[in-house]
Amino acid sequence: MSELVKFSVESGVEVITVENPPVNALSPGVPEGIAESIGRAADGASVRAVVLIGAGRTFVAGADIKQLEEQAHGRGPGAPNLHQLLKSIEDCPKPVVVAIHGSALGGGLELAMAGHYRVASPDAQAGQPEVNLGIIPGAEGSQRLPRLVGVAAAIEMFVSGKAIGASEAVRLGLFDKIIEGDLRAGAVAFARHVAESGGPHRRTRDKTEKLGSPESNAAILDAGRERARKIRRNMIAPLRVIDAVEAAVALPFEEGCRREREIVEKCLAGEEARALIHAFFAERAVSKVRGISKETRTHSIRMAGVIGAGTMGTGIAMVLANAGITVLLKETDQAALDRGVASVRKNYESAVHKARLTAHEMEERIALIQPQLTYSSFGDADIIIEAVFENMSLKKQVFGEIDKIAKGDCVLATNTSTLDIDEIAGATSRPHMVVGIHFFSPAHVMRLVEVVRGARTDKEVIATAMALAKRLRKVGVLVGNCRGFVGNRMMLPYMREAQFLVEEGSTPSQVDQALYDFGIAMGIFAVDDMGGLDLGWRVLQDTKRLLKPGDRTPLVLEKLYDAHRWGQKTGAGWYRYEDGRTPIRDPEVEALIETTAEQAGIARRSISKEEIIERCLYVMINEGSRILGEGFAQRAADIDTIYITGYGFPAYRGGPMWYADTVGLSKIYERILEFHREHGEYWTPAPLLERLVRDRQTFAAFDAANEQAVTGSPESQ
Ligand code: T1G
Repeated sequence: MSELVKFSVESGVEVITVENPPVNALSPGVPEGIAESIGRAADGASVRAVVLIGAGRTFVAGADIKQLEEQAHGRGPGAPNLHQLLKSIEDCPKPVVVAIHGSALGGGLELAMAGHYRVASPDAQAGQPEVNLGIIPGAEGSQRLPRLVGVAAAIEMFVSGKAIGASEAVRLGLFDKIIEGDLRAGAVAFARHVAESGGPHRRTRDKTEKLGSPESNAAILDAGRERARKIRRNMIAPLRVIDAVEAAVALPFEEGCRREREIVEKCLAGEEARALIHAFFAERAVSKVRGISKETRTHSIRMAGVIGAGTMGTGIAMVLANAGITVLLKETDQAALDRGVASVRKNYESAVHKARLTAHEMEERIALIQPQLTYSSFGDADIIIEAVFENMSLKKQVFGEIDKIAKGDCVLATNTSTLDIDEIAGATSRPHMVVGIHFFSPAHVMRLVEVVRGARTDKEVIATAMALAKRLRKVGVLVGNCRGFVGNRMMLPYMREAQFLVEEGSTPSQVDQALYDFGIAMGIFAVDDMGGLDLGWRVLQDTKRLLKPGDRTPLVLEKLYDAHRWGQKTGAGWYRYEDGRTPIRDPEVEALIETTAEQAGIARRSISKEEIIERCLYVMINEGSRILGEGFAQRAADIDTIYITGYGFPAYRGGPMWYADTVGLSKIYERILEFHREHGEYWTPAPLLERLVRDRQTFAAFDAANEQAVTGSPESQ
């Protein structure tokens, strides 16, 4: 009997418990253990019903993605075919009740749908997130879910990949009952009740009443494909899953399952699945930090201070309050404080409006945010996060002030996005307690947080900041203290290259369209306008100070700045804005670019989409290689996670470094050498890239080789 599946019989009900922490994945031994238990129940004279339940914090969260990863890379057989197991559950002569708590996801929900009844705890979730891994359900979910919830609802669950809550699952017909209190006891009672009812205990495969007909579903399938193209731009799996649903409507169950199997095999053999499975594990690996283990002490955070109630400060305050942390939000004057508090309420009201929050929850969170004009209460704070204007002397002044009032073990954090953490820490008597916690705007929306390690930052402080990021439901990535840290440091050459491309003949909209078609959420010129060209101008002045004589620098931005075209905030930047947000091509800017280039003697030509992508991405990859080589990021995969969760890089391309591996480092290196010859020094290949090409290595291999050093174990992915 598999160690991962336990069974017991309680007054005629066999309870099968899956025990495979942390998420009861269907790893080797689990399907086998369940199959054996079902067989035992079927034959057991004293058994009148079966309950299938998960131990620990969740029901089954799906197939073991590690096995899928092996298959996707042709390194192993992949996840087992669960057909026989599902059939044995469905055909079991005793009613099978599946009891769900936590998450029933992917293969976990498919297992549950093979059962005759599904009961759940009030906070249970159910979903088919396979498209998030570039695949489709592979355990007959695409055939059973439409039978239980109808075709349209099933398509929405498949294409969005989002989980639904227990009450919605009952409303749709997926769950039969919500059990308050002890789920196990409630499920056993329910199982005994249905057994005594004598059935029939219908098999899901036989429930065709919600399937409609190919004719009645034609419009639903078309709408589903439209939605997949809209919310899953450029992706394959979200369209393929609808093909499987189409099979569910048109074909007998077994044939539909065969069709599903064909599709999932094809998806697993594709680049999209490899990239998304990489992104899944990369996002989970970031929490593993060199020299920090589960034993490393972390400071408990009950109360936080936030200095500055501007856009970032208020967003950070909301994120803290959302996690139940009391927030002291400080500003220098009443008017600024009132503006900050008003924007907090406005943001929460829009969440209530979108039904993401109840009005009661909103008031609870706002009550946790306590506006302050002085530091009088900051002595009790466990962490103080500074989010004032991006100016070194102002930040040092603030750190000098909080150093005097904060308690001894209070973590002092700065939300700076570009400034030197060590210089800021130098303004205190306790640089070992200073860390960078770099949120991305809007802080209450963006998932990424860069945790910046200073030269003297204590590991408990790092561990505390990483744990806090997780508690705030953020993806915390540890980075080193270099200019622009990781995300912005790679963004600077990317922005510069884009500006050089328009000087040489492209237009902002041509560059942005190429990037958008590549899959990036927003083109670089539109991003620049959203962030504000005044910010871009300040960064450019900083950059210019570092340039050597003769180094090329972008020419047009300063002219836009002087013309007070600062982007969305002034209604015009690289684009014009009528509704404040939608970029409109502006011939005036294109003419300005042309004139500026001619005056600078820059030859103009038509530039291909391919060259735009190569120059914008290869310059980023080259900088990423430098960052890795200099040790400012632990893994290439961390850089991928930063760009996917913070910079709109398409996850189905795996992130810039994974993408580089798919293109081939030697091809990229050759192209960079050409750009170096054509455009100059700033295209000097990074030493690490050169070394990996020479050694015929990849960034993935670089990470694997380094993982032992980072986590003491051969692999974190
Ligand atoms: N397989 C293997 N490992 C998994 C896993 C899985 N399905 N899910 C989580 N882990 C690991 C994860 O890597 C991490 O490891 C630890 O568990 C905790 O995860 C046949 C083919 C369940 C909502 O897509 O969404 O079924 O880093 O940090 O934030 O049709 O994990 O500690 O070493 O994410 O509490 C479909 C994926 C698979 C669900 C919990 N299922 N998992 O979130 O913890 S495809 C999924 C999640 C499939 C079938 C198809 C989340 C979670 P480590 P965590 P969490």
